[in-house]
Amino acid sequence: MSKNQKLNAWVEEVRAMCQPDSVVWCDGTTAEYNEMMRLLEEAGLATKLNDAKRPNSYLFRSDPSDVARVEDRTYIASRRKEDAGPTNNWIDPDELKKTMRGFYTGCMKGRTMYVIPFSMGPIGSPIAKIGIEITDSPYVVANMHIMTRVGTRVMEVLGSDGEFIPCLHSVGKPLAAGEKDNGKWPCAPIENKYIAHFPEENLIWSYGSGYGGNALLGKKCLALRIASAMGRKEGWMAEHMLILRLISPEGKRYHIAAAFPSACGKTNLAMVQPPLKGWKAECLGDDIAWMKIKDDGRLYAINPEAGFFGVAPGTSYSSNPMAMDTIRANTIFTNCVLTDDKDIWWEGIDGDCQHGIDWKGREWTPKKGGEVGAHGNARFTAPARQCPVICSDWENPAGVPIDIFIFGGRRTRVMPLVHQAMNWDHGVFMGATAASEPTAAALDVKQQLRRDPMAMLPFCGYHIGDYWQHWFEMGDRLGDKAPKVFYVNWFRKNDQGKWLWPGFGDNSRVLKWMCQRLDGKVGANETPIGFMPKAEDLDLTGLDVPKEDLAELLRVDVAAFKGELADLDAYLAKVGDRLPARLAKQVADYKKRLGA
Ligand code: SAT
Ligand code: MN
Repeated sequence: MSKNQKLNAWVEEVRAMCQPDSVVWCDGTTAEYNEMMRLLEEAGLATKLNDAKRPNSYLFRSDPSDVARVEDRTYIASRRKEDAGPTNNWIDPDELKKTMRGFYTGCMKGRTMYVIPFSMGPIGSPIAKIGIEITDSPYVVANMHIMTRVGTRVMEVLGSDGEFIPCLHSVGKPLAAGEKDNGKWPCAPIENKYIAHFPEENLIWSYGSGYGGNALLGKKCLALRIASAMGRKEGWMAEHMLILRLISPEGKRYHIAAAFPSACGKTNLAMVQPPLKGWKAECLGDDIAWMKIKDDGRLYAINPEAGFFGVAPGTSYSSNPMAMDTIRANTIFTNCVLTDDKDIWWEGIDGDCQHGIDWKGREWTPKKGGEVGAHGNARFTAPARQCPVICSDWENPAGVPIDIFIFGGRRTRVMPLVHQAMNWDHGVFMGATAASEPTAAALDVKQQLRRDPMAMLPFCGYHIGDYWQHWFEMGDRLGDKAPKVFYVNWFRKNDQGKWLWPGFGDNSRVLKWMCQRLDGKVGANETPIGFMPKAEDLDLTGLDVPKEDLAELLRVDVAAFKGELADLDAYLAKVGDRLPARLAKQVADYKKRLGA
């Protein structure tokens, strides 16, 4: 029980509906975390890793049907369908609640119901929001301990009449008398999964999945879908952006917020270590930025999360040494390979694995053309404070003033390495029309290339046209203090399928060009898509990129861009009459510049 009557009433209502065996109010302590792990080991769901190699860390294997977000089962249940817009699934909120109540009734039988008070953002800061997640999954409790600030201090701030965002979660697998999970990850079949948001009530209901963003409700559900809708109403922004600080040899600080779709290297860029003499970089966050305009007229960002839920495959000491150090201990791994010496392994990590247990729990040896050992969306959950390059002030509720916005995606063709928007409106156009090839982060994306506006396609909690309008209006309020906008693509290949750009740490060379652009210290070519560096404008010291590759990376293929206009028109037509006039103007100007 708490001092907050509204909370007590909601917990009681959920208890009566879900019928758990018992109710536990979480306090966020280490003892509680350890108890969750004890229960999960006992249930055969957690494997304790070798303490000498990976202290206090655990491996989980999810059900093969429950390995990523499920966008087809994710709903924005606004009162009016048109307010959810063309990019969201919609069901009438009353109807959806009726359906979901059917599933929730008795769904926690045989299980414990946990009440998790959590704060997105530093506890008590004016920018932070309090959520309460009710869940029947100890795995969720443990992950929430890492990803958010959980515990009694949150309850103190909430007090007797504070506001909170109710987040209800169940794995959707009640246990019969005497039944145990027995090593089988609990979840419901795909057609019974629902990830539901009621933006007018600031309410989240999730049923049937125990994985990632489907179940850790502070993350995509609260901090992006619900928060984006709140931000529009209240005049701020919740974006799918990493935040980093770049420091020049002269000690000047630049704050960069960058939006890329899931599994396109946000965590790598967030922790980038520049190979450039005198330049330093620090991480503030790898996934979400909440941003407000302050009295000085600038846009300030905080990271509402407290941990990293990063993609494991591909992470190594060469791609992201800072992430590797972050996950050395106290980390939860999901769907990785278990090695014979009880450590974890995945494709692309340093060194080979000759034998182990794969993510499906089977004996595994790597074979050419054989199945991978770790799932493509295998993840690590690790505390942000363990990152060696986390900013010392990353928890400062004041946030950091953003100088640069970056958009981008994964595109093996057409899109050059970097271009800069000519002004704010053009930058909004670049973000709104961003496209990416799909990744393993969502189960059900079929397109070869999909538009992913501001990397928010699966995360914008309201009509995408209104969202773009909100961007224009934020720009008006920011005026000449608005961040400068850039677009990058680290993923270009040549016709033989070879990567043209080394990526990772070397991406900081492109960031340096951006900083110098802000200071008017470096040149650019004006092209139909925006300002682009000439080869000599990039600091390529110590880098061995063939001249012709560089030329290709910095080339605007006008014919190819023209070839994509039909797709662009079709995409924007779906937005209908809520397409902002200013965006339509950007499209017209763009076509003119291309000579179309
Ligand atoms: O599963 S999550 O939604 O948290 C990860 C992602 O898709 O970015
Ligand atoms: Mn993300």
